[in-house]
Amino acid sequence: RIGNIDSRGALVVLEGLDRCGKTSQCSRLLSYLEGLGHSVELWRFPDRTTSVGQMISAYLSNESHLDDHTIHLLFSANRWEKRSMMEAKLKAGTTLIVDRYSYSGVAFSSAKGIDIEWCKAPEIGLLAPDSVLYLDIPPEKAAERGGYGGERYEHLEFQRKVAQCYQMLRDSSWKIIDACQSIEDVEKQLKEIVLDQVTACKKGKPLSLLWS
Ligand code: NYM
Repeated sequence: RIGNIDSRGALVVLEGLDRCGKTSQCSRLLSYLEGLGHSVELWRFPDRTTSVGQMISAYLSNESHLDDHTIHLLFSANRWEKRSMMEAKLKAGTTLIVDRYSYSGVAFSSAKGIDIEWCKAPEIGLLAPDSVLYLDIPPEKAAERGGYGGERYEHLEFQRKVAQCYQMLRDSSWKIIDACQSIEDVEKQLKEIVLDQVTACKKGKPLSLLWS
């Protein structure tokens, strides 16, 4: 499929606590849009394949220890290093389904007690998503699902704080999806929202920047 100047892809971000079901929903959305013949890619942050991403990965698996501000800036740098590629893909007409973005960056760092405005600052100028889909689940429910790996942040006490920080970040443009529903029900809601966004972007909805 050839992109053209009038039709760009949509930037769709899924956010939520660990174990909210984001990652499986991202793959379902990918297959759905591919099936409809759209040009679409699945991205995720942190992108652990870059050298910054490897530092982040080592930190998350407790192989390294970094100051809270330092790791925050690395997560942000990891988005900045992908920014130009992101813009190019969108302008070429490819829709990006993104598993976590700046909101994770701010929620997880401010949950440690870092000032929220300080956390937002390095994200200014990154591309703003066309749609933020928040998979809403009480931290206790997410913990019951099991499967927390051994990574940093993956425990109930901290996830409760992250949930509060996400609350502070939310604005009226976010789509809040009840992630306690069945996988199929969540999927159905997401598909509708995403297809609307893809259509709006094809019709020429302009790209904007964070935080807007
Ligand atoms: N995380 C993710 C952050 O703390 N800041 C960020 O900017 C991003 C994108 O990394 N617990 C945290 C949230 C997750 C962890 O993410 C790894 P995943 O989706 O499990 O690979």
